[in-house]
Amino acid sequence: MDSSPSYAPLNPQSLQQRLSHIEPIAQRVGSDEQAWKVKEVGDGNLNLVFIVSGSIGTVIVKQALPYVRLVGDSWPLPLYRAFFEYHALTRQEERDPGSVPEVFYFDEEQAIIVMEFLSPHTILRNKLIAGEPVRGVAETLGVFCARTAFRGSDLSLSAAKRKADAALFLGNVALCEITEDLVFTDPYYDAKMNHHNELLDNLVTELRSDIALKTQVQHMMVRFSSSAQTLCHGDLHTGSVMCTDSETRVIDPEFAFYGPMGFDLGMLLANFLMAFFSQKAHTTSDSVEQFESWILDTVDAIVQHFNAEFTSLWNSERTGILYPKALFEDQQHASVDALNEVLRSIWEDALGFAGIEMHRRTLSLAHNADFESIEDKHVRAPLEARNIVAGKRLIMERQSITDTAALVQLIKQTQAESYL
Ligand code: SR1
Ligand code: MG
Repeated sequence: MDSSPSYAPLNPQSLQQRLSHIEPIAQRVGSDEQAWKVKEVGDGNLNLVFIVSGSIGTVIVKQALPYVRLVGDSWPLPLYRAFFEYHALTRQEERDPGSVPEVFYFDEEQAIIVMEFLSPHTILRNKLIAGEPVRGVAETLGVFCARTAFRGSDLSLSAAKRKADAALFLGNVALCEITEDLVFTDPYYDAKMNHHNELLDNLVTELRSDIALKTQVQHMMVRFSSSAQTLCHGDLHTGSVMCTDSETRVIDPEFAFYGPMGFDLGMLLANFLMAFFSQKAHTTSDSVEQFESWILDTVDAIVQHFNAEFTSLWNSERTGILYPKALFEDQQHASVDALNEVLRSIWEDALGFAGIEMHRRTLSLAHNADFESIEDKHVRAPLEARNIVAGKRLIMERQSITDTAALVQLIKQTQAESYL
């Protein structure tokens, strides 16, 4: 599809004429195309995103560009990512109904997905920066991670289905390559596209000279690249979540790949922890400590919901080739130790991935608004430093951080120190 001569990026002028005759779209927006209002709102790193409204309703039109939007056409990127996003969305909807936007239409050649307009939802990252709590966010995200991890794996699917899915998503090479480079590799050496706050220079030099750390990060990259346990969202940061004050949905799975069951959980936790470490710069209000506590409670609750849902699925839906009931329950042998060993390994992986995500968001190409929107580099630096130190501890101490209480204690300890 990438060589298709007919691919053409949409723009607000061409969109009406190109999409208004497509039945599933006209049905939701209205067939009177003159009444359509089109606004480009893409603020992510990769794609075009349009809000399209008409006499009947509103939809989102997302189109992949043949290059990385953040950088420009000097960095080509295959359009096939829309194909993987579409297939990930349909699987996520199957495995955790209601968790993702409904898809109305997909055009593989034009790399277009038309989907539900979430309103009045806004990006979770912006809510966290603004100090706005979201009721139920931990439950929705913990359950989403557990259901997608479990139901996409050999614990649940037939071996043939999981292998077919793993084979399908193996094709998402270019997006995995972005993660392999920007997340797992670039933060740990002076890579070309990196940038960081110069006030962190000494800390960054120390981090990049730490051979034991680099070895552990490579261990996590081995897990990323060769542990095809389940279909991961692949980019589950707080910019990939949209919420009202009480409803949460997951978006943007174009980085979907078959990987470790702890990958999405780890990425997500990292992004809450970065919201925590950056919070003091976003508000002068007395309530900052209250909101910081809410973030740490949410981290704890995400993991509790993950474990509870995973346990429930383990007991009720364990129909795959792994840990079969034939070897346990059918022999009157309890499987609880096996379950706890699986959960422990997911948790350990999640901590390692979280630490790496915390590093890349301050040291590699794609930083996050939690830190980046703090204009004064002198205010930002001590907060980024704590984030980097905490990230390293998560990677290096992941085997001894036995639970969320230990994690929260480590985060609070790091917050109480100064590293510059
Ligand atoms: C070049 S893409 C940079 C980042 O944006 C995406 O959202 C992913 O997080 C990726 O690593
Ligand atoms: Mg994205």
